[in-house]
Amino acid sequence: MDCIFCKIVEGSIPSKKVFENEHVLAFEDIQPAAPVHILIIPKKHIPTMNDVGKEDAALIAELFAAARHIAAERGISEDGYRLVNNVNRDGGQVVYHLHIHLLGGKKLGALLA
Ligand code: DGP
Repeated sequence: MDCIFCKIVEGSIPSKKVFENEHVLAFEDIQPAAPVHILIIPKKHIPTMNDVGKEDAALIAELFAAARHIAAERGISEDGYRLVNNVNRDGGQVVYHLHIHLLGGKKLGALLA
């Protein structure tokens, strides 16, 4: 399968890993938009949030648990951070393997005006 993030999971494309367990991998975003910018992905290939099934409920919970864990490890839990999931073209999705952006380390601008 021609998926960049599947290749990162396999190890055929290198990444700066920050967290890994049986189902989840997290690594530094290659184009950071904030001092902390980490991508949290399921190892299973799921293209977008639209493709998440009921059987993935525990997996989605694991993604959020990993985000919380990494934020604490980076010392940004109290000041705060943002979790973003872009879906399809209008949502700005570029890589079609489900991922949550963990952004923080500075005061982020308002998203909704
Ligand atoms: P999105 O627009 O939500 O699909 O975000 C995709 C993100 O993935 C974007 O912030 C850049 C990042 N990215 C793309 N290719 C690579 C890569 O090969 N390695 C890493 N670490 N990040 C990547």
